[in-house]
Amino acid sequence: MSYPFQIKTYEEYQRAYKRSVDDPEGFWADVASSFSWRKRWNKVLDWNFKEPHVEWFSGSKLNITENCLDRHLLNLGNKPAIIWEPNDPEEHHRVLTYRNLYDKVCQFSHVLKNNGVKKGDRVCIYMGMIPELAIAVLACARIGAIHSVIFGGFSAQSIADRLQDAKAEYIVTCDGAFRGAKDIPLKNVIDDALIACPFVKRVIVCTRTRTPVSMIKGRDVWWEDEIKKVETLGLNHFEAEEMDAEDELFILYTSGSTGKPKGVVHTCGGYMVFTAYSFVNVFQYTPGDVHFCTADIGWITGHSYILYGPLASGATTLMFEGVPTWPDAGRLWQIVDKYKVNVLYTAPTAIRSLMGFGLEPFEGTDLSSLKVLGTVGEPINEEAWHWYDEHVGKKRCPIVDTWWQTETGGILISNMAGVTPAKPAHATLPLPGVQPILVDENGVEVTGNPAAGNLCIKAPWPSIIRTTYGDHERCRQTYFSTYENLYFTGDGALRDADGNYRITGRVDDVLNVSGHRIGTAEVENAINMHAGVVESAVVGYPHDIKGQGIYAYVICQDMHTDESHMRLDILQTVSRIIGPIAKPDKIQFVSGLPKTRSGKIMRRILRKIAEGEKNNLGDTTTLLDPSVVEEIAEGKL
Ligand code: 6R9
Repeated sequence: MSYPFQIKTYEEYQRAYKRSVDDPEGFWADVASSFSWRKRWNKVLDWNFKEPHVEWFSGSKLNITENCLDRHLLNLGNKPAIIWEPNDPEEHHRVLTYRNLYDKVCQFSHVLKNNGVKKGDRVCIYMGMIPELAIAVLACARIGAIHSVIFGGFSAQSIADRLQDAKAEYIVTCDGAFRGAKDIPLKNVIDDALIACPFVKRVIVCTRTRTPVSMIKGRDVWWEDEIKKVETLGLNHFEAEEMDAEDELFILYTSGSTGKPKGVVHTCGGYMVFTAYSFVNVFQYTPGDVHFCTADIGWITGHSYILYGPLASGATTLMFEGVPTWPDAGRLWQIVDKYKVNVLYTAPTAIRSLMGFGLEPFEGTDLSSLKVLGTVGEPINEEAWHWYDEHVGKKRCPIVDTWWQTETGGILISNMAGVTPAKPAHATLPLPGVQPILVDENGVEVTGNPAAGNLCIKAPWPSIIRTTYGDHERCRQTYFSTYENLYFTGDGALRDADGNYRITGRVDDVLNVSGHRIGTAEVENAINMHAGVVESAVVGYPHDIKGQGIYAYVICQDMHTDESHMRLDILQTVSRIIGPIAKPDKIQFVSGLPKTRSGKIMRRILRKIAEGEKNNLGDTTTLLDPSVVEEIAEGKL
């Protein structure tokens, strides 16, 4: 496989960047030419950010799985597409060649069809990190169904909310999932979710943990039985559905500043082109390399850089079921050694947590296969960057600090490994086709360098969010109404004298906990569901390993029990409503919250207190009752 769009030198980067701005349509038409289309486009790009309306490669026809599978069969059929490492190092790993993966995706496409799934239907996928998850995702794409993967750490209530929002009638799940020492009963969680979702017609259950599960007649079927039926019928090839470039490929729910997560929609053509383009260029992927992204497929990083980007590039992608610290903190290094991993892509929170174990976990492992390291999900602090550089990359591997979002579909700002310069804690420069700008509060562009401001993007790139599922107005309001004619990222950023971007973090009410996006309003809603709680306010505070921790100020009407039990009950409530990932790290009981005369909670003050800056609270004169602040500042946890 060759990549005609691969940029190999800094000069080429500069040339490509300039052309992408001067002639975006010509630029992207050239990139798109190296993919396989059933019919070419009539127009490369049509857009306005007012509605917003963005259409890439309109009039073209394709199926993304023909690009990820069929077109590789001839030359890469016997090459590994997916290497799967199980949670337990004692269990056998699996290797799926492109031919194997194609066969299995075709089989499962038949299964979906036999179970009534049609083009445009929404299929919710709630599975652990096993190859069948990849197979289910790709089979949906092959038959034209819209997949919506839900991370295994979300609760029944969160799943029900998403199923209802997407009106998903089909579910693919597992009996359970192994993650470290834990065994998560996925099907049980689905059963709880389905109490509120009587419209679900079919649940396909794949066996992994053999945890006992309830199987309801007429609704639940086993994955393995369904595959057997297809085999008995002798069904092999599944003709991929012909999709329009702008047909919906998937929905992925993400948190924003309101209480309700939104379904970010990506479409077939542009998403395919941009994920493969960014994959090859940022990581400088060379055919034959083993690419190891440690994310979960339940997040966008897994969608774009475990599955679609690598597979559309004919790469070998490593899928790991477990966690970096189980059975011991050397797990990642052992995997790198075992499969001679060339590219390692992980999150700052994982790096910081591994730093805490010192250098012993590296003993006996050979990391010399590594060529490129990457980070994603949150700002990386310089200490973690240098540790990663020194102890993992042995100072020979460029580190790519990749900034992007669920909504952007792929990496927008990052250095390209060995091609454009790295700078610790800086995402550095935009990829060709990406035009970032910084604006001040009033939406006025901050020009010149150095600069600071809110990060916006001026024009569409192929994998930009198209809509929020079922509510286009919400998409417009959230991303395109803050500043006229700009996509607003929700992040703040600095730009140094050389034009390198450094992303400083969210400027809205979104927390980033261990690289997971969680809305403060979502957590507040969950806390307020507890029978004894009157009101709450949630803010983030700096956390050594998680990046940000969750700090909750809670007013209780009726303690019912002592404070420590109340705390545990609140945590349990949040786990039930959202999932364990949203549990506050700290809960402080208070008798009031600092509010302005108009009734708004002054989060700025609560943030300062959570950060421990109690003597630097700024102006509190506009508060309705300034004495509340003293009480909170003196309060104990
Ligand atoms: C891909 C992903 C998006 C938010 C984003 C920003 C933060 C991601 C970053 C980064 C600094 C980086 N973020 N990458 N901040 N440097 N390299 O993480 O998507 O889960 O939607 O989160 O994550 O704040 O706005 P998502």
